[in-house]
Amino acid sequence: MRIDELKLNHIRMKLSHPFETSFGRIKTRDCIVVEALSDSLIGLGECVADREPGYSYETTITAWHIIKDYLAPALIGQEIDSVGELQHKMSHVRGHPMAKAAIEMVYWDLLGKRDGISLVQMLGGQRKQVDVGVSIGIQDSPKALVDTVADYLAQGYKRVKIKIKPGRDVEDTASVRSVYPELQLQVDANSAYTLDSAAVLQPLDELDLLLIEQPLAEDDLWDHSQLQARFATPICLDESIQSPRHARQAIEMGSCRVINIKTGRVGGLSQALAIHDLCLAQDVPVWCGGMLETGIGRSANLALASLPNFKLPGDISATERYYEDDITQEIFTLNSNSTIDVPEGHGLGVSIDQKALKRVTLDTLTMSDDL
Ligand code: OSB
Ligand code: MG
Repeated sequence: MRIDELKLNHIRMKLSHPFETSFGRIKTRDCIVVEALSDSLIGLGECVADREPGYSYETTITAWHIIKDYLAPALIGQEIDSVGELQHKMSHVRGHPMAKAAIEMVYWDLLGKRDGISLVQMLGGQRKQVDVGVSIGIQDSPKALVDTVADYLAQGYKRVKIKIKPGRDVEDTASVRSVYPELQLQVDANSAYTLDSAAVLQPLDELDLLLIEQPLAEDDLWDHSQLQARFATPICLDESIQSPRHARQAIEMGSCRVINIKTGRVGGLSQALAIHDLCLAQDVPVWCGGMLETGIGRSANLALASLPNFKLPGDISATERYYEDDITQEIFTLNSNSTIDVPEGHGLGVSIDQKALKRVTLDTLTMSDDL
């Protein structure tokens, strides 16, 4: 497989609702849509780095720079025979997992289109539908949060995650729990606490939560192991797991009992697969996280989430929960049993709505061998 040309599209999508986490509030979402040409095939990928470095140090602009100046020159025009070889050709770049993951996604899409098979078949996924939930941002008040939860339950979501931050944690969560005693409920702090300040979270342990996601620093494993020892509720790591090695060490240290897998955060689908496999071997359940993806990244998430050790519902909601006008022709809808169908087309199984893409594009760059 040879990539003849790479096109980057920096896009800005308007969210259907503002999304607030412990690191900020956004009304629009930036990302890079990557299109690759290989002979007559077009491959697609999405880079999930956001406009601001709140979730991770990567931003849309750092990923643009890394792809343009380091990854594309190492890849364009080269014969690349496997995903392993692709990763090897990107290994001179330290870090920048979201930039690498976008390129790997493009490569998988091209492979699937060339060989006439779907991503789910290539990954070894086993389900036609995957269990999903909804991730709800911080609302104006606990009352507003309960109303928002009611809305999503009416739409059919059976698992709810709420964002928390200092001052908006136990009361918010307890409000939802008191109205919905049976709801599958979990919380995500996005690294907003320290081992000391997390003492205020202790009452969450009585609220029958599925898990508490990433309470402490994004680069920490050790303090999480100390915190996990104080909680009966499983701690789940998101930001802290940036490689299969981190996953292994977190399990060995007892830093968490569940892992959130995001392809962008770990540097590609191959790395996500490796984490899935090592967690399966250790009997540690995983679930698929989300980064407010467009239809491109959402399709990859659905394929990934169909693997056997994805034992908890993913943060993969229907298209309309994120965007009124997505840039893919395919729209994802929620089934009545709180699942979404796994795409079956070749590769990612999605195609671009070029008019919709154009409306949201801020900048493009085309790179090829002969330029
Ligand atoms: O921490 O899981 C997170 C969105 C952007 C950045 C980080 C996170 C999230 C979400 C949304 O929780 C998940 C989704 O795509 O629905
Ligand atoms: Mg998270």
